[in-house]
Amino acid sequence: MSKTFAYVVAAVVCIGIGALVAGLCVYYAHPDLMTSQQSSESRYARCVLRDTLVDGRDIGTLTLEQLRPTSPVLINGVIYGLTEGLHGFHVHQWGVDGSENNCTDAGGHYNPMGYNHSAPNATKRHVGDLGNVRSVRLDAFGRTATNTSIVDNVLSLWGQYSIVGRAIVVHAGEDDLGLGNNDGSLKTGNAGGRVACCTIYHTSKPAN
Ligand SMILES: [Cu+2]
Ligand SMILES: [Zn+2]
Repeated sequence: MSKTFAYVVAAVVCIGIGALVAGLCVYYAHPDLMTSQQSSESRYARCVLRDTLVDGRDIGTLTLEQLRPTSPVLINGVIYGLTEGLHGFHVHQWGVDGSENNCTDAGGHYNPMGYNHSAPNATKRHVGDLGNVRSVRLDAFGRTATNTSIVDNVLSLWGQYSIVGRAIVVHAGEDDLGLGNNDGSLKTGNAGGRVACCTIYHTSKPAN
């Protein structure tokens, strides 16, 4: 065996051991870096709606989920006790303490881009513009349920424009989606008073 060949073998072995040691160091210092491929990167959040009509009663829990930063946000849940029909449904700027002050503490629609109010599928809209949810009557007593199932590509639970810590607000009336031909329409959609609100908070992955 020539001397040169022996040097090459020794160098390759040393580099191999070096790479192994470096890998183990990274693993022990930052196990997340090595396991993030297997473990779920998804983010989850929840919002427990409190109404403004009956003293902050809990009228439904919404769960939020986003697979990764570029995925849509899914919002699911059932809301009880709204009047039959359409109700404006938005993310507003600030978190709230229950439904204190009739949810006005939530501020206006979350609008970091400074656009006009519009429909969920508009290219320029408030980040918080989620349109309407529909409440349907369940029985002769007038009880209602609002099956909420939203898939939105503008909202995020990640980064600078994350909606975590902000509020979801449900309105008394229908959001006109910016088509009302007046100033209110381009600001709020004329959806009327606030009947419920909640603060969006991070949670671990739901058990079910
Ligand atoms: Cu609103
Ligand atoms: Zn809006």
